[in-house]
Amino acid sequence: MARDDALLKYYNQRHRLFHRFADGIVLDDESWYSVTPEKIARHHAERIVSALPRGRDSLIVDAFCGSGGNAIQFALALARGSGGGGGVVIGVDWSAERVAAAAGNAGVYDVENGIEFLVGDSYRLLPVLGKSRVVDAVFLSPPWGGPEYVREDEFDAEPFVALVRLAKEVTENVAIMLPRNLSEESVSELFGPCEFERNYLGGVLKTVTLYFGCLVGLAES
Ligand code: MGP
Repeated sequence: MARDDALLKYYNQRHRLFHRFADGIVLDDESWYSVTPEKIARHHAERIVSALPRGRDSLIVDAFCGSGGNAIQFALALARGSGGGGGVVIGVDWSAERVAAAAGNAGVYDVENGIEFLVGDSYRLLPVLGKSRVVDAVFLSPPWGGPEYVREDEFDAEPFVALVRLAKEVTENVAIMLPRNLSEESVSELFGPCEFERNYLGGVLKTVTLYFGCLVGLAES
C-alpha cells in the first residue's frame, strides 16, 4: 500500500472507511477508492431502513456491494430495528474475490447472517431478483470510472439513467450514490422527480445521493 501513492490517501483514511478497520477489514484496490465512508453509509442505511414498511421484515438489495461498506450498515440498521422490523440484505458484486472480502468484513461487524452475497452482474440479476423476491429498496453505488471523475467540471450521469430505470422496475424505492461534481440542475432532467442529497464528511463534500419513491423526504441523521 505504501508503495502505491494513488491509494495512500485512502489508506490514511482507513478508520473513516471502517472504524473497525484494525479488526480484519480486507479491501482490494478498487474498494479503497470506491467504498462509502462509514458515517455516510450509516446515514444511507438509517434513512432508507426507516422509510420502509413497518411490521414485517424488509429486503434491501445493495446492487454494487463492493467490499461491503453499505451492505454492512444496512444489516446493522435492520438488526437495530431502525425500520421497526428486521430483514435481510442482498449484496451483489461481479467479483468473487470482492464478495469473499465483503463476507469477511461483514463478519468483523458481526452481521454475516444478515447479508446474502451473490456474485454476478446486477444489470442481469436485478430483474431476476425482482421476479423472485419482494424487494423493498435497491441501493446503487456503481463504479464511476475511477477517481479521475474529479477532473471533469461536471459529471455526466446519463450512463446511469438506464440503471436507475432497471432498479425502478424492481421497486420504486431506489437510491443511487454519484460523484460530488454532479450538478443538481441536471438531475431532474435526467432522472425525473427525486431528492438530491449532498453527503459531507468532516465538513467536506464527498458524494451526492439521489432518492426515489418512498425514500424521498425522510429522516435526517
Ligand atoms: P474521491 O474523490 O476519490 O476521494 O472519492 P476524496 O477522499 O474525496 O479525495 P480528494 O483528494 O478529492 O479529497 C470520494 C468518495 O467517493 C469515496 O470515499 C467513495 O465513497 C466515493 N467514490 C469514489 N469513486 C471513484 C467511486 C466510484 O467509482 N464508485 C462509487 N460508488 N463511489 C466512489
